[in-house]
Amino acid sequence: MKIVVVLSLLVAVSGYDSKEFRKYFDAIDKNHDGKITLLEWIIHYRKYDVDADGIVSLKEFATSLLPETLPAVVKATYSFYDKMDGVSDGVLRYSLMDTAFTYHDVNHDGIICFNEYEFTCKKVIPLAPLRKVI
Ligand SMILES: [Ca+2]
Ligand SMILES: [Ca+2]
Ligand SMILES: [Ca+2]
Repeated sequence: MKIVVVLSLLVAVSGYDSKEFRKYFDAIDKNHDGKITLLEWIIHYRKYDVDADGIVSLKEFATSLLPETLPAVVKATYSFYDKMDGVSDGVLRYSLMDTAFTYHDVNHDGIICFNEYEFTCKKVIPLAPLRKVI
């Protein structure tokens, strides 16, 4: 019984829940074939850019995530992607998409499967709970 409690606590502390990642994955995987292609990735990214000025601001990024996402996670994810294009300048540009896609496509076969997505996302937000632990 004690072991069960400890394990539940560990899950709560780490905050990693495959269902959360699955929600994001399914949102990107437009045709729901369990694979994210570069085209689906780009289409999804363009939706983030609400005012269509070519960049995704932190505010635009934050509003596109699940509402229960912690601000710390939003910031950590945003700054991770911000650095990914080589310049940490506080904006996300479309040019980042290729690099980000390649990053998530661990085995470089041109497709991001759920396992790759979950694995790489966990590296982006180490130890941060995805949602508020009540
Ligand atoms: Ca797909
Ligand atoms: Ca914008
Ligand atoms: Ca892959």
